[in-house]
Amino acid sequence: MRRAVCPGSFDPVTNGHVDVITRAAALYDELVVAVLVNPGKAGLFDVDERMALLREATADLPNVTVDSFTGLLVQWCTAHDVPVIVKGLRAVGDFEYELQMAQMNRELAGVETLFVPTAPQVGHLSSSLVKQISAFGGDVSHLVPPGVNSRLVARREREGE
Ligand code: COD
Repeated sequence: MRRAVCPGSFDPVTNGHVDVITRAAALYDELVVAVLVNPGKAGLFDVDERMALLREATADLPNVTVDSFTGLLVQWCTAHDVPVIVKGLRAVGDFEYELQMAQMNRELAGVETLFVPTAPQVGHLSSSLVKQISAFGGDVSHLVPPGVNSRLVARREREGE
């Protein structure tokens, strides 16, 4: 059984994440999408909401499950017997940081990292840009799964009241 993990903050999941997850799911028997629980950094969505949005966005991928983790990713990988991390790469900035983490994760626990190059149509996408655009009233419906868009719109309307 070939297993891998797609880790991230996913605050919230975007079409860029979904693209990487979909392509990784085609390469492995089981793919776990793991949301980092960072107690020092409150996100826009709490971890349970992020996980629910990820489950909605990946509902058509039967070999994908969603989990969360705290601390080191490789500790989660070792505990769950998952030997591969899949990451999306957008630009050179991603590469520099991700290469360093990949080398360290291999040194720490022998966990390999597979890089999936971003699809050109989503290469400019990030959760932080989506949040910024939405907060100022911009339309992000073409950048995120429908469930995320409706949550962002509802949140903005609540805050505007
Ligand atoms: N196209 C392609 N890939 C994308 C896109 C896009 N448009 N947007 C995001 N991605 C990729 C990112 O490159 C990343 O691989 C993944 O999707 C998740 O992205 P984010 O932004 O939701 O999550 P990050 O980058 O904040 O997540 C970082 C981790 C949580 C994975 C990382 O910090 C981590 O493993 N932390 C735990 C502590 C640890 O083990 N540290 C490492 C020590 S060596």
